[in-house]
This record gives sequence, structure tokens and C-alpha cells, in this order.
Amino acid sequence: MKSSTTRRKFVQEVSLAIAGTTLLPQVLSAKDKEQMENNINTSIMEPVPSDNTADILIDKLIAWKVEVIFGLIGDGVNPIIEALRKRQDKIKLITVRHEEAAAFMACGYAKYTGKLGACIATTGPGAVHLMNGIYDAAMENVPVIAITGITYHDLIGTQYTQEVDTVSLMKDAAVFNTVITGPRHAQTVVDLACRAALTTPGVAHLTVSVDVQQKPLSDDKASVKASNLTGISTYQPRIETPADQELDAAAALLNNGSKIMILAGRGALNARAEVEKVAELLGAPVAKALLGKALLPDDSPYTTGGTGRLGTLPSEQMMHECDMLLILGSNMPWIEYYPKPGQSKAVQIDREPQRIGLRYPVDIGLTGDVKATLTALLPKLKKHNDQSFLKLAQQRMASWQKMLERMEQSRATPIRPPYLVAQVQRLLADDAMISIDTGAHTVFTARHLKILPKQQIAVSGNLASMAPGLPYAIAAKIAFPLRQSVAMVGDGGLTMLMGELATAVLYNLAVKVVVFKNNILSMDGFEQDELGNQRYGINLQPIDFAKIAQACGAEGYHCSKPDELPSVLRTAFASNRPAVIEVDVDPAESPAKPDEVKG
Ligand SMILES: Cc1ncc(C[n+]2csc(CCOP(=O)(O)OP(=O)(O)O)c2C)c(N)n1
Ligand SMILES: [Mg+2]
Repeated sequence: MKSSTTRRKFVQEVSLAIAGTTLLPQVLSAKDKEQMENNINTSIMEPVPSDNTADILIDKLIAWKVEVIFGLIGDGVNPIIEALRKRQDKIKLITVRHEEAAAFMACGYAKYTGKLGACIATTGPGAVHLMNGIYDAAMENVPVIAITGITYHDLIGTQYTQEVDTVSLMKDAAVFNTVITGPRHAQTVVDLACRAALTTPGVAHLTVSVDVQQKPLSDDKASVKASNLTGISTYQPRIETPADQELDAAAALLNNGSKIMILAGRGALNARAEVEKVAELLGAPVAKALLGKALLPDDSPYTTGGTGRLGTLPSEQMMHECDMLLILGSNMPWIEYYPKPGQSKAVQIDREPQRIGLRYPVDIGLTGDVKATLTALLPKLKKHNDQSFLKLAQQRMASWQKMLERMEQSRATPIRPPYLVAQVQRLLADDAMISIDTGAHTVFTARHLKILPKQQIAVSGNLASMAPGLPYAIAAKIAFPLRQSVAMVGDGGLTMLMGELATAVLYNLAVKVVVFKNNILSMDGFEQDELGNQRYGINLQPIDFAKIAQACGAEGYHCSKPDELPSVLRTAFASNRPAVIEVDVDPAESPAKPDEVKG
């Protein structure tokens, strides 16, 4: 412990609820959960008079069990960086090459762990760079705290160098967003920010003038009203369940359905057992939104796999044939893949009341945590004796899988993306963390990767941004160093943030980056075709990613021959260093809609 912390007095025993409980997929092992429980905070520290705003801010983050903060330094946050330096035994600063990556990493870290992700950037350009990753977290209700600097407190509004109003910048995305006015204020407001990020969940943003960051507590005179106010570093996750009569009404409706379909998303990730029980009881197949892919393994008899634009044909067919839809924690955006209006009754369970009825006109909307609500609902559901709808789904899935397997076995040259996904799949550990970027390769990976019960995926689902694949993979490896971390990325997306290969090397993170190299922005090419437009602006000047990787100090591999792919991947995956495997894939392979996939 550093001298400044030894001086601190432990004043209060408090408990910190496990961060983001409701976000946690069940794939976390007992060991992971134990590790998280060990992270329960048991004490908060009372600042001493010489502590400045930055010290208090970082001590508070430590009290909230933030162990890692992703960011990039700058003179707008130097005092905060100094506070981090002094506490590096408790909180680690991971220095990135681009702040956008820092925000994606904070978001990815939170997605994989359920804990609070954290990022830091200097004022002006640094803060501006964060924004894409901030929106990624905001649009998926991922708990992230973002720290930025602002100019000197008496130069605000004077068009001073790098002056950006970072509160305005974050306004649209943040659930908590304020200026820390001094060390006293930091004592309350950091707690409020962390609690807001974890309970909403979403992005909390705190910004501090660079000179205020250095102001000691002894120099900060309390206002009359706030003299005794200090915060408390605790929170309880919001686990709501609907009222009993609402559950009765939902059960009555569901018990009346004959062809019942379930659509499940990210909000159901922690409710695998409950979803399986409902599916079994109601004879209802489960279509998984992309963000809910890890909810059920792809070989589960209850699932028709993905749904929507990158889903399966059986999901689409069953959705279009059901007479009862149960939506669980999903906001799946592709309206045309829901039942036709009027075709089906619907019950929706979502922790956010604003999401009820957003994509489909439901008959009953229940506001509540999916796991807790299903637990309360299950005893009210009657066993559905007719299982023919589920059986039909299973038959359709069997022939769909056969067709996909034909594609996955094709050893055509150039390499077909389904073959690449299948070859990667063979090397994935049972508890691998798979980060997917945005593009045609997202469709191939979502469709052909058969997820296992303990595996996790992270993808920019709602923002659908290019470039998070590598940052997510880095964050995953930092969160769980012993687990395999694989990024499936396009050549366009990787180019955007490939500087982070140097970050992986710096921290010796053995991430495996699989590049679908087709030398085009393929997804958009196909979208242009669909519109009947001529292709324009899609070509990428080819880059030798293997050499780029090597130049960064990572391992770089290239493969263009189907027969060589298994051994190239095996070598790259066996290494304990970061590795990029660029694979020349067929740019003509269409990320087809479910009903257009041809084996
Ligand atoms: C930051 C950002 N810019 C642009 C887009 C629009 N877009 C979506 S997919 C895509 C192409 C991605 O190309 P690449 O990474 O090479 O993957 P591919 O489609 O070739 O598999 C583009 C331009 C986006 N989603 N995000
Ligand atoms: Mg591409």
C-alpha cells in the first residue's frame, strides 16, 4: 500500500452488491462468480485533508471495485493520471492508442464481466474520441463510467485551447453527467455516478477542470447546505417483478396459445434455466436475438438459433406461423422478422417499461427482470400437451443445420467465410470469449458459430459500429486472463483501430484476431446491390495485416488456401502471444437473408 493510503482510516463496513448481476450470463462458472463475490467491497476510506479531487475520485472508483480503467493520458487529466499512478496496486491504467478503443474496451469489459467498465480521456480531442464507444455502451445499457477533463475552472467559456464542453458532448448518451466542482463534491458525486451507471444501467460521465483536479480537500470550503454530505459506495441491483394479477393475466394468455414462440435477447442472458423450463412447458421454440446468442447453446433442442437479418430460416418461419409470442428481454430491431401484425397475441417481459411494445404491439407488457419474472410466472403456466410446434421447429432446424454444414465443409478457393467460421469453431475453448465486429462477417459468424454453454460473445448490437472487435477481445483477456479471447473482424473494421494491436502486445494479451480479408466493405456492397445501386466507395486498398501485426510485435499469419487453414489457425491459436490471422475470403459470398441462404 502506498503511504497516502496507509494513512487512511477504514471507517465503515459496507457491502457492495455484485456489479451488474442482471447482466451476467449464466455461462459464468462458479469460480468466476466466486471471484466476483470476492470483489464485494467491505470498506470505504475517509479522505485526509491533503487529498485532492483526483485522489478522492480514484479512491471512490476503487471503493466501487473498479480494477481497470482504459484510457489515454493528456494534460487535461494529468492530476488524475498521477492519482492512478499512486494507486496502481489497486487500479490498473491500460493505455490505449485511440480513446475510441478505450471506451469500447470499457464497454466490452462490462459486457463480459457484468462489472462497471471505466475509461478516461483528456479534454477536447480525447473526450471527442471516446464517443463511439460511449454510444455503444449507452445503446445497450452497459454500465460504464467515463472520466474526462475540462479546461481550467476560470477559463471555461473563453475558447481556451482544447476547450470542449464535455458535459454537452455526453448529454445524449449519459444517464449521469456532471462536472465535479471540487474535492468535497467528488465525495458525493462519484458515488452517484457509479450507482447510476450500474443501476440504470448505462454510461455515467464525470468531468473535472484540470486545476480543480489538484485542489486539496483542505482548501475546499463547504457550502452551508452541503457541509456534512459524503457519499456511500454501495448499490443494490434493481430486480423488479410485476404484480401478481399481471402475472395471472400473462399466464392466462400464454396458456391459451397453441403455437407459441419465444424471442429472447440480452435481457434473458441470466435466465437460461427459466427460459428452458418455459420452452419445455409451452412447447415453444426459442429464437435468439444476436445479443442473446449465448442464452442457449446452439445445439439446444429448444432453439431455432438466431433471428432477424442474420438469423436462421426456421426462426423466421416459426415467427411467421406462431399465434402467441413471448418476448423476453429483447429489442430485436428487424420488424419484418416478427409475426405479421394481427397474426399473433404477444406477452413481453422487459426491465425497461419504455421497451414494452416498441417492436411488436403486445397484448400484455410486464415490467420486470426476466429471470425473476419467469420464476414467478412458471408456476402459473400449464403444461402444453401438444408439442407439435416445437417438433416442427426441431425438424426444420435439423435440415437447416445440414445445409449450413454443407457450406461449412466447402473447401472452395477463395476460402468461403462459413468454412473459416467452422475451422475457428474447432479450436475454441469451452469457455471462449468471442468478440465480433460489424460487417458481412458478423452475419457469417452469428449464423455458423455454434455457441457452447459456457462461451460468451460480445458484439456491438444496437449501435452496430465497426471496430469494437479487437478492443472487446483485449478487454475480455484483461478481465479473464486464463480464458481464450478471439476476435472475428473484417478488414475494414480492423483497419479503423488496428493500433490496438500494439496495446495487446504491450500488455502481452494473447488475443487471436481472425480477419475476414475480402478487400472490400462487403456488407455495404451487398446493401448497395439490394437497393439496385451500382457499387461505390466499397473497395479497400489491401493491407498486409500479418506484417502489420508483426510490426507491432504480435504474431502475424496469412492463409489463402482452404487446406492450409486448419494448421495455420492451430499454430496461431497455440501460441501464448497476440496473433493476427488474415484469411483471404471470398468477397462474393453473400451475407444472405435467412430465406436466401443456399447451401
Ligand atoms: C463506424 C462505422 N462506420 C460505418 C459503418 C457502416 N458499415 C457497416 S458494415 C460496413 C462494412 C464493414 O467492412 P469490413 O469490416 O471489411 O467487414 P465485411 O463487411 O467486409 O465483412 C460498413 C461500412 C458502421 N456500421 N460503423
Ligand atoms: Mg471487408
